[in-house]
Amino acid sequence: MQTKLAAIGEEALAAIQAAGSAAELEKLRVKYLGRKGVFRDVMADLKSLPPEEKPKIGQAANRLKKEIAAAIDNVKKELQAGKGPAEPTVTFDPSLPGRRPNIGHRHPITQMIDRIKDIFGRMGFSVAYGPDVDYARNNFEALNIPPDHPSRDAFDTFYFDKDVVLRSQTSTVQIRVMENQPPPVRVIAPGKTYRPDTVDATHCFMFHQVEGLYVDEGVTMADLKAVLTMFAREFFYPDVTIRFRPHFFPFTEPSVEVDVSCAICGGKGCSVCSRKGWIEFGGAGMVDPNVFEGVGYDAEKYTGFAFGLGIDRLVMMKYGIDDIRRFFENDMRFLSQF
Ligand code: FA5
Repeated sequence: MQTKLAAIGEEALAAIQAAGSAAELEKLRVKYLGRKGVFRDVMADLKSLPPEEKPKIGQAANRLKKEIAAAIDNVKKELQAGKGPAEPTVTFDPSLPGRRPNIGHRHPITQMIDRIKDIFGRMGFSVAYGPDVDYARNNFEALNIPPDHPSRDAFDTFYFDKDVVLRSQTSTVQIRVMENQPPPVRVIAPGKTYRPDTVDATHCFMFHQVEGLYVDEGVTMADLKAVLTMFAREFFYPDVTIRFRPHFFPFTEPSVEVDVSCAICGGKGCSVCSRKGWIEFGGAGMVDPNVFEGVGYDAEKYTGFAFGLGIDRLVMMKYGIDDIRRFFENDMRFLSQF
């Protein structure tokens, strides 16, 4: 009986050491230790032994059972730790559909800037760019806003030092363009602008404007109204109307605020336009002769108009977006709709 036990032990331990997977180990466990396994026969054989031999052989059989169970556990741990032959963990199923890669697209504001460039481009406007960080002179003095001028409060500004700012309006580009080329000028200048405004549904500390500047002999406010009407009809819908309200900007005289008839209610009044039927979409006016003199243009010979539109709010109006913060939260559920 002892010889038989020794043979079982030798065979079992060798098979366990050679096992290459958890499944093989499980089969060996069932074969040797299972309810109908090899040790059930051993225990049955014990009954036929003389009584004085029974305890000794019984103990030896139990020791061997424990030894086999421990060997199975050890090899299992080794396999899990990656020592033994690796079990296939990733299975490739060629019948499954492929995973579509996420393809990005341009931000809605960028898409709309391209649309704005396209509309003004067809009216003969070229595109100019200026830096986000600019001299205070281009943001203020050259635009007829001296250091102590009260209107500087209206353009609350981020200063690097007293001479350098994050531009608070794209009107800086008017100066850069006019200082670099003689009239006639017909440009738009889209870009980022910055003001320390409290963030809410319609205000952000960083937003986008598009500046327009048209200087030539005989340019009038009728041209300004025609160009902005054409733009609004292309950008919003064909029968939209615009209106001018008197306003004040130091660099234009006369100055106006420009409203567009509400696209949602068609001008009747609704919650989007605060029951007014009109929504403000920017400032504009005839370039002040002081600005022309500062850049060396002949203010007797030339006249011009300028305008500055808030792009973020234009896009909000176009798509009925209720909060400017949606543009900057990077929420793909919002951005992927454009
Ligand atoms: C100006 O910035 C003038 N430079 C516009 C101008 C240009 C007038 C040329 C005359 C000639 P205003 O401060 O009103 O004007 O700003 C223009 C537009 O920018 C506003 O109508 C609004 O749409 C947008 N805007 C202003 N502040 C914010 C803000 N904090 N967040 C989002 N949009 C803003």
